[in-house]
Amino acid sequence: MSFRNDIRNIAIIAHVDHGKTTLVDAMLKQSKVFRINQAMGNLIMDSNALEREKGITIMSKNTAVMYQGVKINIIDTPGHADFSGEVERIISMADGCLLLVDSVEGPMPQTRFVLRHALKRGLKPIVVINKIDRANARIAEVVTITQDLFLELATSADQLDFPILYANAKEGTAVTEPGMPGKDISKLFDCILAEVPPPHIEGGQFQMLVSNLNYDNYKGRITIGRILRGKVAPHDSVAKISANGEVSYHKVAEVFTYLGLERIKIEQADAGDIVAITGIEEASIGDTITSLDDIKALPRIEIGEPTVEMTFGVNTSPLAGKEGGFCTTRQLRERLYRELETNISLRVQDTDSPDTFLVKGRGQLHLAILIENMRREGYEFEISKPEAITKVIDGKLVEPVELLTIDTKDEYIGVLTEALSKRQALMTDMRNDGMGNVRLVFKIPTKGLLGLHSYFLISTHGDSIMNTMFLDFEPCHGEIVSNRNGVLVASETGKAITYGLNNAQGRGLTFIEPGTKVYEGMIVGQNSRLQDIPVNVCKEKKKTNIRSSTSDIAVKLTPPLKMSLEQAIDFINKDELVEVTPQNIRLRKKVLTYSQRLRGAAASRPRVKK
Ligand SMILES: Nc1nc2c(ncn2[C@@H]2O[C@H](COP(=O)(O)OP(=O)(O)OP(=O)(O)O)[C@@H](O)[C@H]2O)c(=O)[nH]1
Ligand SMILES: [Mg+2]
Repeated sequence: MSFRNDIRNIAIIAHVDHGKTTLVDAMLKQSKVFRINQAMGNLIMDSNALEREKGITIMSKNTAVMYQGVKINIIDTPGHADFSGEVERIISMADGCLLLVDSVEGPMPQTRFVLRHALKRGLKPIVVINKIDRANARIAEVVTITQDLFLELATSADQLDFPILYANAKEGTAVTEPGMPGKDISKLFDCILAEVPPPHIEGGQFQMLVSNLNYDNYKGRITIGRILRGKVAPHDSVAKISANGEVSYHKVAEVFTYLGLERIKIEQADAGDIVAITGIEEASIGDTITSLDDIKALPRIEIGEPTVEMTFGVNTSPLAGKEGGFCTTRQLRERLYRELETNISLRVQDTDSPDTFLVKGRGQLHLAILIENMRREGYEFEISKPEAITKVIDGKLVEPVELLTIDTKDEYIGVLTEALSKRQALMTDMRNDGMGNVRLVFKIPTKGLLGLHSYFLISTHGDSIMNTMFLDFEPCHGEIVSNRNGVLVASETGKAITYGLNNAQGRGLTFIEPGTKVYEGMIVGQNSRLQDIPVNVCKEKKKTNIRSSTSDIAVKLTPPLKMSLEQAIDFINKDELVEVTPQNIRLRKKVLTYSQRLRGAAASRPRVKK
């Protein structure tokens, strides 16, 4: 066994928004890996369109910088709990990690989750207290809490001996003592070289675990992983071992390493480095690629279970097939199963209805991102209300339970605790900082979290943050009754007009503008009472010969409430669907005709095919 001193492999891990991607920016900028014509924006690694829009990282990504002749391979990871599968997946590529902790928020639930995984994997940790420039930074306190977290999670005594740095990632500075003036990020680079062990090199033939996949229109599938032993070069013949142990044979086309934002073509890559290889078609994450002389599989990556499921079906609305490029069962099925190759915490199952698939993910956002991506690619489909996944263990029905952390203001405690107790949440902690800010911690079944986010934003006026983390499966305590008001359901097919909408507004809120195409069974608003009622929004005013003094006054409508995809998913009940097309997000009843709904033709949910 030997070491390779010219490389370090690190993962950057933290709770959501603690500044991981910003720190990667700083490392990239300082190491001047940009070409002159490359723009040096912010959050450079958040390159996917949805990541940029939402300002969060969704997928783990690789980059690398050179520092004092050593290549530091950096893996940026997402901090949102719904994407924690991404962290579990890539952590095996690293020997060390930078654990970022916000100097105000301190360690949060996801900090614990990612640190536990990193320590279990034996990664050498470096703690970076970030955002030290924030006005109410409480650095000393946050350091103590972080140390306590290590005491709780360390798997060996030497993991307790970790260096701490203090950073302002936005400015691109890091120092070794709080209060020291910061100049650049060199101290962090120095610390990585000194503390993170160089990669171990085992003797033997080429072996690599596929940890990430990418596509390129010209090069085809790109397989990314860390070479555990041996070396690889273009035109090498290799074997691939897939999940069921099947061995297939391939020829490597090209080999690349990372530097900054570039993938650089190389003639040979050696053990310890993180590389991208083309030419291996049909590789999946978790597969092992080996030399032909010693075909042995590495242990597959284990990922936590999904907690939330919903159905994806072919669009069955009367407006189907008009707005999307991909509308058939075959196209939908292919797209969903293709997603499994890269989105490894996702599950897809066929159901007894051939047009409907059951899709399971790590949370509502995990599924919403998939839906949004598909919609932008031109797919048209319908989705059901998300539900928590239950299962039977030792004859008992169990359901997922999560830890919910809320940072809010004093004045919202009452409204939040009341709403949460109806959702079977139990408060486990409440801390007040004496300045009107309070942190509430609850244990809540996942089903109680579904649909909570929109309510949360409205009731706290967008002034609070909520975070969740999966805890365990626990015995089920019965259903939560939805207390949402009823909906206004279009009773005719046609175009909505002002007169009809004005009448509907007499019953509640409306969701659509005049001119919107509607169909019978489409949800066009929310009733101010509990029942659903049919409304005819296409109805024109009766023409009469008699003039009335008020009839010519133009009707002024209240602007409609337009829902985003996530709001729509939050809103619907079990007997409703969201119709998703590249151009529109419509809400509808599963059963479209009023008379059938009256007869109680509750649309049954498709069952998973055995
Ligand atoms: N004041 C201050 N703000 C910072 C600092 N570092 C990051 N931020 C801000 O914090 C926000 C989140 O930063 P990101 O780098 O996207 O955080 P992240 O950890 O990558 O977030 P996810 O990938 O979504 O988990 C951005 O608005 C940054 O500008 C810092 O040192 N000081
Ligand atoms: Mg990020």
